[in-house]
Amino acid sequence: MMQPVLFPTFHDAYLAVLEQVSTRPQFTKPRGNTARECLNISFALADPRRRTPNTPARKTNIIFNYAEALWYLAGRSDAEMIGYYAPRLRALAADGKQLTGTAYGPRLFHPQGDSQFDHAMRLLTKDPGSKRAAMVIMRPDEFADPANPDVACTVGLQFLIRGGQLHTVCFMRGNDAMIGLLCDVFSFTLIAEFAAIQLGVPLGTYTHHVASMHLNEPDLPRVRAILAHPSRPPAAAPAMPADTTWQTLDQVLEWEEELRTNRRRLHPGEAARLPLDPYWQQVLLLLETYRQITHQPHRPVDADVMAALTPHHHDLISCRWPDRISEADR
Ligand code: 5HM
Repeated sequence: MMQPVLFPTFHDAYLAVLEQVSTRPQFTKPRGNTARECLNISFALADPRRRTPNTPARKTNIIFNYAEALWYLAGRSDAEMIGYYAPRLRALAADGKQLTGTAYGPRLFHPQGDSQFDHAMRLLTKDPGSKRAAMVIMRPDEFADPANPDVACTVGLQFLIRGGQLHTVCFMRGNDAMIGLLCDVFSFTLIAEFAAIQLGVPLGTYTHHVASMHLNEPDLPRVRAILAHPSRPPAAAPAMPADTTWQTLDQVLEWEEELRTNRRRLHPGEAARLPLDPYWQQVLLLLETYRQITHQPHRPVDADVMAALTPHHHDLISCRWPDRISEADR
């Protein structure tokens, strides 16, 4: 039996998937604008923290990545929060307000206290060898309406403690190899890291299984550009602090709302004084960066905020929003 290839970073796995689906598809033009498809694509990541590829031709939106993971962890389904970070997602809300299939948060984390996630944590605490810490995301009733525009693509997630580490497995019915894959792996590996902290065990591998891995026709030129300019994977990624709890996330989410609604701004000096680890202060500084990009459209991002970002975040922001960064801060 073959096990999925174990990649050192998601950067390596992402390029391998793009290369395979674009140049060696199993099916071409299966339906709609799906141009290329491979069935049964799986890969594993040795270090799920190294979750951000370095692909200048595909300008990673690290701010959306964190926001989506936080939106899930908060158990939210509102278009108001996620649509601020990715306006295109508003179209998926049939009533204009709530997302359904794409909103994995309510299925995994809500209500807190008796959610599937909490159940999985309790189960593994009592019985670390269990293979029942599986959380189901896609629901059978989502298929009742054939016109439903938003059916969950992720069937479920599973945690297993083996060899003293927390291993995470993701099962997807379909995944867009260029965009969806990036966002999904970011969020699920972040959730895995949070779960490992809650369980007090080291983070193990992350494995991603997809029934239909595909690329859409309009994305093919960009995929070719990504593959034509291979870059080096980023150096080691910082670890989520071991004292991260639900209360930590609540604090981060409170600030998220203040910044999103432009009720406050966050000066780097104030961020440094918050009772939060520098890891979470960085996330808030990214959200402050986005507040400035969104609510102060004609000004470059403040130099003090750019200077307070880690070099990795600084580079990602400069690459994604070059016209919002002053010459001096590039
Ligand atoms: O027709 P279908 O429901 O499969 O269209 C949704 C498409 O969105 C998926 O096939 C996949 O390409 C993409 N998608 C993704 O990659 C959607 C979601 C939302 O659940 C996701 N990843 N998380």
